[in-house]
Amino acid sequence: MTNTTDRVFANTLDHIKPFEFNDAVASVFDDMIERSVPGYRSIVLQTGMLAGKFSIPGTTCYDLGSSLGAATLSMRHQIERHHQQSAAKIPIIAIDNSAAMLSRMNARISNEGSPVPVTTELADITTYSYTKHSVAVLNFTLQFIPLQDRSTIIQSLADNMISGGALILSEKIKFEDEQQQQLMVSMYENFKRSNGYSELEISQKRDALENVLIPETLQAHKKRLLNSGFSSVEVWFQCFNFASLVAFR
Ligand code: GEK
Repeated sequence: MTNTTDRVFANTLDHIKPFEFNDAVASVFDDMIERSVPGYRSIVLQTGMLAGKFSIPGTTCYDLGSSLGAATLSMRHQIERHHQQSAAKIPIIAIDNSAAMLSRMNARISNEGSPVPVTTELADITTYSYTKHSVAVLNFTLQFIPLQDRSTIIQSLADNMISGGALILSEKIKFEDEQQQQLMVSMYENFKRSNGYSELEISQKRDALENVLIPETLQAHKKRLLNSGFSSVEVWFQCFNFASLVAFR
C-alpha cells in the first residue's frame, strides 16, 4: 500500500531547499493541501459550482496550476450537471508546469466517463497564449508566480474572457495591519497543529516557502483585477489568511 500521508517536512532537514512541486510533493499532495488550506474542500466544490453557472457553451474553461486536478474534476462534474446536452461544448484546459503533478492528474481524468473534454498541458501559465474562455480558475497558484508577472497573467485572462465570464482566484493572503496579520497566522498555525502537523513540520515548511509563496493583501488582488478590466470583484470565502474571490467580466 502506498503511503499518501504528507511527511515531507517531518524529519529535521540539514538544509531547507526552496519548496518545489516535485515527485515527493505530488505523491502526497491530496493530503498536504487538505491539511494545509482551511476550507479547501468547500473551495473546490464551489469552484465547480461557479464554473457550472458561468461557463458558456462554445468557450473554454481554464484550470491554471491544476496540480492533481481537484478543481478540474469539480468543474467537469458541475458543467455536466448544469449544461447537460451542451456540456460537450465546454472543454476544460488544465495547465501546470510540474510534470510530477500532471502525470498523476492524467491518470485520474482518464478513468472518468464524462462528456466534458479535459486536456492537460505542461506549460508555464505566465507565457501561455490564452484564447476565448468563459471561466478561469487560479486556485492557490498566483501566489507562486513572481510578483512582477502577476499582472500579465490577469490582463491576458481579462482580454480573452468573454463578457459574462468569471475568474475564480483563491490565495493565501496577508494583512496590512500587523496585529491582524499575527492573529490570523497564529489561528492558521493552530489549524495546522489540529490537523496533525508538528512544530518542526510547520517551521520547516514555512522556511521552504519563504520567497516562493508570496502573499498579497486582498486590496492588492482586487485592484489588479479591476485595473485589468474585470467589472466587479467579490470575496466569497475567507478563513484566517486564506481567501477566494470571484471577478466578473
Ligand atoms: C488545487 N489548484 O488542488 N505555471 C504553471 N503551473 C505553475 C506555475 C507556473 N508558472 N507555478 C506554479 N505552478 C490546485 C492547487 S498548488 C497550490 C495548486 C499549493 C503550479 C504548481 O506546479 C502547483 O501544482 C500549483 O501551481 C500550485 O486546487 O500547493 O498551495
